Amino acid sequence: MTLTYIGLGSNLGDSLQILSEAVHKLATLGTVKVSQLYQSPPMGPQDQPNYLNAAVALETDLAPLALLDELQRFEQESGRVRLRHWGERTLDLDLLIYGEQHIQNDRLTVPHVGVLERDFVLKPLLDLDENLQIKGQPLKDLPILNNPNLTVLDAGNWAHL
Ligand code: A4P
Ligand code: MG
Repeated sequence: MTLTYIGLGSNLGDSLQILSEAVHKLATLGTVKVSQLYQSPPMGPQDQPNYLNAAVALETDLAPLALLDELQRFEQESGRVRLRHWGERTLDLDLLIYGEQHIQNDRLTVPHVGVLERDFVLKPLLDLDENLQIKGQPLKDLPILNNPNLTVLDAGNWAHL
């Protein structure tokens, strides 16, 4: 079993419904724990809707590439539309952390690029484990968290697990 962390984002369609369904699909891969649900202004092109973001801790037996296959299948099943780089999409599932592993190949970079710079990734991760570290860096000490630009939409059981 490996403890992994998955980042969830959506800013097209019924984002709450889409993220909630994604959590239920992730729960078929192992044991899950779900962060609070956040709304955040878009990083990248500004002429796109706000995002809903969350993270899931998933304990799974799947190897990294097998897990990525599943994440991409779930994205496709949500009718994934992705219009442009850093642009709007129905569902984005990123493999943020896979145990202690550092992975770099054609399909996968883990830890995911940008984790340390994105408050909409860091805050949900810290909900799941406030002592989480990447490469020895405690995430809760990162300066970007002093002025987070996102709001909690739902602190409860928004995914209805
Ligand atoms: N890939 C490599 N590493 C990974 C990984 N750790 N997890 C590869 C998942 N995929 C990984 O993915 C393109 C390729 O990345 C995949 O084929 C996989 O083999 P993609 O989802 O189509 O694109 P991307 O890499 O996610 O780039 P994209 O979509 O341009 O950017 P990001 O970094 O995902 O950002 N603003 C807010 N507020 N909230 C957001 O969630 N998200 C984005 C997308 C932009 N702005 C946002 C948000
Ligand atoms: Mg992605």
